[in-house]
Parts: sequence; C-alpha cells; structure tokens
Amino acid sequence: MTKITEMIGIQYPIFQGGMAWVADWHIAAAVSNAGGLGIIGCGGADENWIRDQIRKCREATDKPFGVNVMLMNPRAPQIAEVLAEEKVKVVTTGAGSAGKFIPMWKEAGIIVIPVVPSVALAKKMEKDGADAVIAEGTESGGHVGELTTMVLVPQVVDAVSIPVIAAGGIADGRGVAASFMLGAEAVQCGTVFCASEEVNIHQNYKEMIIKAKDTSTKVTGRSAGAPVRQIRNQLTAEYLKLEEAHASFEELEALGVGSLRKAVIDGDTKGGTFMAGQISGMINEIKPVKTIITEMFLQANKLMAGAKEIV
Ligand code: TUI
Repeated sequence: MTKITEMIGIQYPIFQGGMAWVADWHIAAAVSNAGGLGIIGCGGADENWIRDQIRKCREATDKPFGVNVMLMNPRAPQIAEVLAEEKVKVVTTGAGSAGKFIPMWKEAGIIVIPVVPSVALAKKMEKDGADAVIAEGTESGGHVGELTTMVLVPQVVDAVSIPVIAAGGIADGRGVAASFMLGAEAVQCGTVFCASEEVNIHQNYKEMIIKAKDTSTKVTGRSAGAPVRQIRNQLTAEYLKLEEAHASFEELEALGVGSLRKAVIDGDTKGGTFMAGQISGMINEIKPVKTIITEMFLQANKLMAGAKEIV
C-alpha cells in the first residue's frame, strides 16, 4: 500500500506507460485486471479513436484504468474534452506541459498525473493542481528527456509534496525496490509490457525487445528537438547519418513519417521505429501480464525485507 495505490484504488503500485500505437485497450485492461493501472495511449490518434478505446476497456475490466495524452498531438484539446466527458479515472500526459487542461480535468473529478523530465516542470505541475507526477528518466523508450531516473527521481521527490512515480529503466523487482529507496510511491513501466502475451503488437516488435542487449537502443531526433529512444536498425542508422550531415527538419521528418505504424502493425524490422527503453537488454522472455507484475512485486518485497539487514 502506498499513497498512489490508495489514491487510485489499485492493488500494486505499478502503471503501464501510455505508449503510442502500442497501448490500446488490450494491454490496458490486462494490466488493470492484474492489479496495476493500465493506461490507453492516445499518441497521435483522434478523439473518436480514444472514445471507442475507453468503451472497449470498460467492457474488458471493472478496475480503474487511465488514458495518456501526448501533448504534441494537434488534437490534444479535443481529446482533453472527451476525457472530461467520459470522466476517466486517471489522465497522464507526456511530451509537453499539461497546465491549461488541468482545471477542466479536476472539475470532472479526474486524477491528473503528468510525466515530467525535470524538477522545474514537476514544480509547475504541482502548482497547476496535479495530483502526482511521473518522473521519467532518459532510459525510457520513446520521447525522452536528458536526466537519468537515478538523479531525476530523488530531486523531484525533494522538490514537490505530491507523490512521485518513477519511470525509466524499471522492469523487475530490483528496479521497483530501488525506486522506492529513491522516494517514489509507485513505478511506471513500458518496455516490459511490450514483451507480454496480451499486448496487441506485431510479434516482430516483441522479438526485437527479447533479442536486444544493453546497448541496443539509440536516440534519434535530437537535432529536430524531439529525441526518441528506439531499438537500432536500418532506419536509425539512416536517420543518424542524416542528422550528422545536418539534414533539414523536413528531410528527417520524411524518413520518420509512419514508421511507428510500420513497427507496431507491419513488424517491419528494417523501416519501423521500435521505441523501447535501455532495459530491453534485461528482458528475455514473453510472459503474461499477471506473471510480470506478481514476479516483480514478489522480488521487490523480498529485497526490501532484506534491506533491513543491510542497513
Ligand atoms: O511522452 C513520452 N514518450 C513518448 S511520446 C511519443 S509519440 C512521439 N513520437 C515521435 C516524436 C515525438 C513523440 C513517444 N514516446 N514520455 C513522457 C515525456 N514527456 N518524456 C519527456 C517529456 C516531456 C518533455 C518536455 C514533458 C514535458 C516537457 O515539457 C516541455 C514544456 O513545454 O515545458
């Protein structure tokens, strides 16, 4: 039991990251049914898609679940309204500042938890009325900030009074225990749920993660102002070569367009963007969601009980 499990009414203090294209109702319902907080990721989708996903998720679970809004999506304002209408239990946000939407969501009774890559944004979100923040380190897959989980989490914990959820590089009980030692009240995991039986993505995506080693991810898009961590392949090689040659924003965008769909739907191992975190190297097996979560917390509890003997 932590402040987060009590606030949301979940059994285990674990969120599933709202991964664009990957996190639809299938994985969200599976995680919620296993006692964590499943999250539907809006990514670049529109408000009709998300309304349909919320309804499907409500049919598949009677447990709390959340929705993530990717704030770089031009339709974020319309999506924000649908979430207020639907009165979803939890909203998380990423890739921007959630400030202007928070009053509308709070009025609808929604628990609002933005992802933050820095202390400054964590403080701003607290001031704007967020209920908690997810401090996400650069170990994560997808759109990343600069700081690692190890340095970001304790600094955010010291800077705000609301609960902090740790994200980035967590995929087993050691990561969970370490997060609690840093002052977190819960963890958020993405990559490990991409290697689950229930996630609705191409088998090649799952296998890319299983085969990855510690150094298999690369960050592309730094020069375009949108750094994205993904498993290296032909596309990342081409992209990084273009970036080194100071290619224009348009050229880079042309290479990346539709590439996440190519990964998730087509399983295009050469031309797809396989967003995944640095912890991919430690994930070697595809498991049911329930097994992932229960093993993680069994190990974390053992480690934390043992920690009393160390100190
Ligand atoms: O958002 C994520 N991860 C994502 S979003 C995504 S979709 C995408 N695809 C291609 C290019 C860009 C996005 C894939 N993965 N994680 C949460 C996160 N938020 N990481 C970093 C941030 C962040 C960065 C800057 C949050 C706020 C922020 O603030 C800027 C500001 O306006 O103050």
